Amino acid sequence: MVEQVRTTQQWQGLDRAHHMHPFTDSKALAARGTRVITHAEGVYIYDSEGNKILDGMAGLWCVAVGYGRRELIDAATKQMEVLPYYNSFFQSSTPTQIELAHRLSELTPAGVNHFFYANSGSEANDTIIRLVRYYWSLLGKPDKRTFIGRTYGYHGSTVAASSMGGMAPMHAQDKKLLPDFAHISHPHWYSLGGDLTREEFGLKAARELEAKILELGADNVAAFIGEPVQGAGGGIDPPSTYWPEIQRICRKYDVLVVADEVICGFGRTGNWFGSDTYQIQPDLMTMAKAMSSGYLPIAAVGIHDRIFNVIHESGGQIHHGYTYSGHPAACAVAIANLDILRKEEIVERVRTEIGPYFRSTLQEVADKHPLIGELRGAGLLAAFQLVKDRATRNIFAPEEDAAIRCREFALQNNLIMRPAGRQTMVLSPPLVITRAHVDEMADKAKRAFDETAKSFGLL
Ligand code: PXG
Repeated sequence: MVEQVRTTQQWQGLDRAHHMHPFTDSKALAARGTRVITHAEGVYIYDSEGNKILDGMAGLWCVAVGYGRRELIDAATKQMEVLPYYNSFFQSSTPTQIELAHRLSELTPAGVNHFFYANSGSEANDTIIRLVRYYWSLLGKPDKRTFIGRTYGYHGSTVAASSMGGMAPMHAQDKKLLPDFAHISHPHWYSLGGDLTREEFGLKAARELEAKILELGADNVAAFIGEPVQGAGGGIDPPSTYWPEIQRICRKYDVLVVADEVICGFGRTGNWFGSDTYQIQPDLMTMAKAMSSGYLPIAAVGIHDRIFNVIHESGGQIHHGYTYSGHPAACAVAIANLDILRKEEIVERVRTEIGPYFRSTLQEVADKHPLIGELRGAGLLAAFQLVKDRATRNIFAPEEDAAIRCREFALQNNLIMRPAGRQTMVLSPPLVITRAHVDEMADKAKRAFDETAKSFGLL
């Protein structure tokens, strides 16, 4: 552990000199100096200036059980003492890998019974690309290679995962996508739905998939991938008609369904998986983040029997794997994390108690505020759409920087609330948040909205 031996200014100087940050304008950061987060407890993080900040983002959508949980720390320590590392390549396994896969099989949707480990959501999605293409070639359909994703979809930052996702700035930076990736629109009723009802729009958005499959030729399409609720794309929860129609279309054209559960998994939407909340029957699913509450990096691909059995029966092998696939300490932490989620009935609490309280409290803020066009999301994921004019659903233009301004006002009020997608502010707190924390969060968010609205002359 690095003791607090330097001043904030010294840290900022060294950060400027030696540390390159992801998804960050380096010049702007250098000018203001990085915020140094030194420690955390429960649902609060603390910076080197002594500020106590309510973490409305659970780190980066991951710290489900909150900070400072002794059970997770002890699980890692104990495992490090007994067996800090061994691989699963040489016809071998370690106990925590086996135990975790077994526990996951009890939680995942019916038929998803095998798990391939990775260390991040991006890696796990790359694994899915390789598994799916291998599966189709084993079935004598090697041309079924294309993945269809969605605009504003986020599936990670590796070359393949960023091609699979639908983040325009990521695509623009690389100039070209990798071949064999295509996209349809994100199912955001507020910005794309026009005069349709939410349900009508859900069907329309899903049917874009059918058109895309027909355009590409079903013989060339391997899978559709989607987050049950789009997270980084702006907390977009689909209309109720959307996923059933997607599922029907995929089955009709023999296209696999991949649920990216990296954000929705392990309770965020009030069920163990977003697939449960939206009645998705995934052939493969990606999980990471809240799987270990972020204490150590770990991810997994859940594989349905109908996919696994084809690969298993072929007698061939997938030429794929990572040195740290199923790191014993990360698996131990994930097991301890699942134990807490189960023992404390946290997922049930999100569904029946704190989730509904969170939503109704934030809805009250949204309903009264001229800056907020809609509140969307599910469970403990909330997304506020920032608008110039509610009557015409007029969303701020990107260059107006409304969401960035709002983030700064939130931080000044010691709340982490962050911009995502199209001028949207997201809250996705630790699942152990209490009603008092929700009240504090709503109050601070409202103040940030007030100050942002004032800065645009809307209040
Ligand atoms: N899928 C989804 C749905 C994600 O949200 C990944 C895959 C990739 O996971 P890794 O572990 O490789 O980062 C993610 C990650 C943001 C933000 O700005 C979101 C993520 C990562 C970084 C930033 O909201 N999600």
